[in-house]
Amino acid sequence: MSTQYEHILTSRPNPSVALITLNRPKALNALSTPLFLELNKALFEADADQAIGAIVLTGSEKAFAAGADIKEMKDKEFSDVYKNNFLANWGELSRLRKPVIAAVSGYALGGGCELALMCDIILASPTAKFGQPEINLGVIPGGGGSQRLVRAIGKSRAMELVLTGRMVSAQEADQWGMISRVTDNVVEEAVKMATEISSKGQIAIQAGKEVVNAAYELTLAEGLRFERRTFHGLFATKDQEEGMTAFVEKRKANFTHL
Ligand code: CO8
Repeated sequence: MSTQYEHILTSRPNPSVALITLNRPKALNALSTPLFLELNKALFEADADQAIGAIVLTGSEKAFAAGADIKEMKDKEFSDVYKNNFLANWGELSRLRKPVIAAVSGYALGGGCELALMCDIILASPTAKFGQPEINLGVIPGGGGSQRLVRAIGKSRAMELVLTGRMVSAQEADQWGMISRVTDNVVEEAVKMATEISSKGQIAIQAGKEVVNAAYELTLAEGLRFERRTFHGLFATKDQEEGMTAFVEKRKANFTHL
């Protein structure tokens, strides 16, 4: 990941984990088109890199991201946003095949909350605040918040957030099942989790992500069938042979991602 970026930072805390940090501190990481172009590039680069097993996405202590850049949006008109399909490529993250962990501190508002919800796992520090305040700007969520929140926390809570714009604390988001857990040193914890995920067989990891995500789209019967077929398919991999043999031989599996 040698590319130099203006609005994000990229690093490798270890050879198997890509860490992407949103970096517009003066604007509380407000999400702009140039930022998203860079973010998408870095995400897809990491997704294509065979050495990377999982990706961590984070912001600053004060803000994961305080939403879409209101200054960029303020003067837009319907004809403009409709014709140019504004925001269409802001959801690219959800097309990645490798797991993405959001490490959220501070504000995750509007598009920032939606960006976290696009990730596969959300870890939050005790300072995290989630919300969809678009209603206060005369609009509604546009990056999937209304749909993903309903699935994550149910209709009544999603409706409350979307219609009042109220922020919820990390603790409340945790109680609501919106995040995995609240933890100090959230980036460190996310990198630790990403490292653990990277130590597994990557084919099984990608299959696991695919079947869990299928639950959003399919009926239970279709989902169960898809899961079973995918499970069957893993018996064609060397990692299945190695994983089960290692268990029987009471040793650690050496996955080769084949
Ligand atoms: N856009 C642009 N600039 C922002 C944004 C934003 N969303 N949020 C903060 N900033 C800027 C401020 O303008 C300020 O800049 P300046 O110093 O030049 O005036 C700087 O960041 C610091 O902000 P504050 O002084 O306001 O800091 P406070 O600590 O007083 O307040 C808040 C922090 C509560 C987070 C406050 O900044 C705030 O309410 N921000 C806006 C939150 C919001 O409404 N977000 C929703 C935006 S709409 C949206 O996200 C649509 C989603 C579209 C889909 C996206 C798909 C991924």
